Amino acid sequence: MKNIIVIVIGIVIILGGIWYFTSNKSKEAIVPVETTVPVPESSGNVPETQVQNVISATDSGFSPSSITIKKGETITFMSESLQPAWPASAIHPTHTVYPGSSIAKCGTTEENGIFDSCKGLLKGETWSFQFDIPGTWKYHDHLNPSQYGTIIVE
Ligand SMILES: [Cu+2]
Repeated sequence: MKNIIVIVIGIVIILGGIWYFTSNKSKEAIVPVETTVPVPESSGNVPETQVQNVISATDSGFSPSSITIKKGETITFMSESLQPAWPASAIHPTHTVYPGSSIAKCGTTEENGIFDSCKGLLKGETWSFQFDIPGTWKYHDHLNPSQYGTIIVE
């Protein structure tokens, strides 16, 4: 019986030793893994390039007359005509088709948030508007309503 007890105690001591050393090894193994994992900080942060969407207001009308952009993009109207050009949302003369827009807001603090230049752009002048609402938006030259175009916001 004493021999069996000694063997059992021996086995327990050996198993304990094995457990002690293997658990120590696993702790040692974790530390370098934690410190050597590279942290990718800048991957995925590709700098955004602002898309240039320019519509020219020429003597023969807007060019291009139809343009498709993504929601949140900005359109810049550039006057290249001898006559001042006044790009504004349909429908003449109220300019209320694009949500929130109205010629009645020209000259107020809301002027900068509407699809309406609120003035004639002289040759070389630009006016920009950011389209946040998807839809098919018609516009015209308020000073020459026979000239018009379409902006499709996807
Ligand atoms: Cu108008």
